[in-house]
Amino acid sequence: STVKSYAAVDLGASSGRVMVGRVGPDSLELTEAHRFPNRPVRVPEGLRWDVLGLYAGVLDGLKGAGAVDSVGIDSWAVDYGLLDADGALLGNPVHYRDSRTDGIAEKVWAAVPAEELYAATGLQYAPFNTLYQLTAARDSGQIMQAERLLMIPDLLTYWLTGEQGTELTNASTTQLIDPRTRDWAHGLAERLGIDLSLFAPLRRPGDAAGVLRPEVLEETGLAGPVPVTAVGSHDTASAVAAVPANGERFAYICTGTWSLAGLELDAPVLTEESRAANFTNELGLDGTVRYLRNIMGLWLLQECLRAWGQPDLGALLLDAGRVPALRSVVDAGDAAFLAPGRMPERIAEACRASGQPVPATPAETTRCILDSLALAHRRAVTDAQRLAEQSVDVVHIVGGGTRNALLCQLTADACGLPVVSGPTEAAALGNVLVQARAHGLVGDLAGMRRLLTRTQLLTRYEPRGGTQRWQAAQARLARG
Ligand code: ADP
Ligand code: LRH
Repeated sequence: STVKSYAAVDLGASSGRVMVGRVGPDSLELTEAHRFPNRPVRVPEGLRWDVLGLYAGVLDGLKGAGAVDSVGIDSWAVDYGLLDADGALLGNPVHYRDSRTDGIAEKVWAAVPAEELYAATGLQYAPFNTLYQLTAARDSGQIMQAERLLMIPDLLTYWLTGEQGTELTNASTTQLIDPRTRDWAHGLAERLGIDLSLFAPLRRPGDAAGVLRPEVLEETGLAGPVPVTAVGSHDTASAVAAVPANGERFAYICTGTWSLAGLELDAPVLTEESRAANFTNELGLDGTVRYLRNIMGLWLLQECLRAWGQPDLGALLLDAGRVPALRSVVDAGDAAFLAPGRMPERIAEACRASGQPVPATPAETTRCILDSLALAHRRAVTDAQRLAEQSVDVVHIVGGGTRNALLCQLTADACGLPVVSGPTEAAALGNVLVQARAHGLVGDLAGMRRLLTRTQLLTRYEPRGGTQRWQAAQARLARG
């Protein structure tokens, strides 16, 4: 038949899922085969990912997916596993929120100044960029034994197929790639003492990445051969590929554990002004650049929910909707919120420190978080347009945050622009569409987006009122 099925493995920081996309010439349907929590584990040596548990979830998902024409994997960025000479995993991958990178940036900048790093890689400073993680790990026993470094999606691909590669969109989050050549930044790596031969050869979205090993076929009950296709293996690359834009000038916000807010560009912006504004240039599909800012995102709410014993989210959001707007805001871009723990207290402390009312109830804290996120969205969308000299008419919101109608409406209000929200499972859809394209089913990026516009359920939010009170809230933060 002309309808093909693709399994998309999409691992977010809070949950993993295996989705099945059925793609025809004018149809696109996504169903969930399996969803499983992704729970970081704190052991004496620090915060780790349970990557074997995730792999087990992937196998369960493939079993539930049934016959598929190909499999693609995307996940959160920057983290990796190390393999020894026999190809065996050396320890649990370190979580990007682990404290081992505290104070490491200063060491790196002593060798290569921050300005030079930005000009060479286009990546915003984040303590967890792979470059800083590798510097923190420099003298560890594991890195000395390591023969190979595989980014998380590449590690799972290796376990599924036996083949090793480094997918480009995710490689760009290592801060070891030059966004102009879209290849390794050899000179920079050398200056920092990072051995690039640890990395497997680059592959690009759409490249073949092997076939499921016989043992995997047996365990999942699938009939071979089942090819694995490289996709935009950075979840944000896949999510932006699935922004349902139809020729309009747009900004996007990928909302989940993080909010990633910015523009899709043809070329990186590497100016000093852009560096100072902490905008990143990550690599996307087909020569595109994701020019965006990382905002703490719904992590702030997830951590509060955990502290409050997981109350019902729907009821809490209803209550938060009744709390007066913009009573207090925090800087949702502040890396001070990166580490887990004590989140309601840390938010309260930030409000107190900036002389604003301290939220007292879960509803008030939730409102403070959502107002703060909307404000950070506004700032990112505004700054990106100015720095890239490209203005927009609409903001697309994709990812888990599309289920939060209050956040979508507040973002429209704050930006003073219409928001189109959906699809929720954008990363999985981008993953599916790149596989379909590799097999000749859909055309270019614009063609993929047209198909999304025609097939996906989208919600439009019009901005309410002026943006003055958002400007005033921003000014309050700047003074605080
Ligand atoms: P990630 O991929 O980073 O793990 P997701 O894209 O899955 O994140 O988004 C998870 C977030 O979506 C949660 O933190 C939560 O705030 C939000 N979310 C999920 N379900 C709902 C819901 N029913 N109502 C409102 N928000 C929701
Ligand atoms: C979102 C994401 C984001 C990265 C972060 C580490 O899941 O991939 O783009 O900055 O995780």
